[in-house]
Amino acid sequence: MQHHRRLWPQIASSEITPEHVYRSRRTFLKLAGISLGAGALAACGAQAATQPQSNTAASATAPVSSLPYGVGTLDELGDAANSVEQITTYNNYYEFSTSKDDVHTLVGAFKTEPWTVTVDGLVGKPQTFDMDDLRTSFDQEERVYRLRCVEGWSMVVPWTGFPLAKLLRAVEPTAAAKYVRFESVMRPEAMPGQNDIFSFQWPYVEALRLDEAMSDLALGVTGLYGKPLPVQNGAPLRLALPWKYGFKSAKAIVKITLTAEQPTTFWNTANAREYGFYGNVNPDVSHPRWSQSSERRIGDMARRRTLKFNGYERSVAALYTNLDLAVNY
Ligand SMILES: Nc1nc2c(c(=O)[nH]1)N[C@H]1C(S)=C(S)[C@@H](COP(=O)(O)O)O[C@H]1N2
Ligand SMILES: [Mo]
Repeated sequence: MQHHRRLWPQIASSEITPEHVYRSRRTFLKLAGISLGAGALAACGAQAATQPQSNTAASATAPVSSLPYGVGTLDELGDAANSVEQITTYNNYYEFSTSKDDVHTLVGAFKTEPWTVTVDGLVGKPQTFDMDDLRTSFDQEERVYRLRCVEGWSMVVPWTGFPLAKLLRAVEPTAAAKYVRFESVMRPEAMPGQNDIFSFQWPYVEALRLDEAMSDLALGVTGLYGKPLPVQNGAPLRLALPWKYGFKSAKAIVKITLTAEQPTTFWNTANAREYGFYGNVNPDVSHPRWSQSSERRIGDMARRRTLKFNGYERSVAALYTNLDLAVNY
């Protein structure tokens, strides 16, 4: 089993221009001679013990760091990644708790093995995958993405995962398929928040248009900082959709269903006025109770300006040319 490791070019922040950074994302360096078995992946430390033996195979315009996941890991726009401590101790995961500081203290007994993900609905080849299938059938890549929560905070997270498009292509969507519905696990005996059936309709469900789900940016996430994904971040499988508010990135996915009609979703059902179907990051459309024009990066003191589509406009704006984003928020 081979995990091809795609390393992000590490570029000094002084050299960053959005233009050339955007281009660099399209020209990942696929380094020869670097492959990891699942064991090696699990064994490597947060400070990245996975140094390439040689990066001479890469004839790159930008230098490649030998420390893909260490101090100074940057996202494609040049922002530094948050620390593993920040990413794993401040979490939105309502199945466990509505308190972001408490989630990580409540996940200890939650089992993520065995785990299967069923992909069904309007597909030619419905299939149930176990996690090893997902980790080995689809090359795992490393992507450093921004995560902007609808509540007004953000992080930069080094994920490991596979393009969702590869999974969707494998099951062969029919011509009638227009949406993709993602269902999170239902396990009230292990997830205390799921016993609150008055505030929420469990399980957690999110959905995308099929063309959004096929975007190169949409990632099925299996790892964080080069290690298996922690439970509090959505183990064993979650989404990362960096141009959308965090609530679209469902955690602990057990079922993926292709549909003709737009599915109902957890937050839209709970409060349609506050949480639309699209959830695209948009500084120009306020949440009814707060402005979305700025955000606080976890670890920073000052707030920063929120960017349209969270900075990924160039990659995703074409998906929305026929949509009024003020109405379809
Ligand atoms: N199943 C499930 N998925 C979920 C959530 C949740 O409560 N349950 N919260 C969402 C929200 S609001 C955010 S901001 C992100 C947070 O991901 P993180 O804890 O890894 O930062 O997960 C999203 N996915
Ligand atoms: Mo969120």
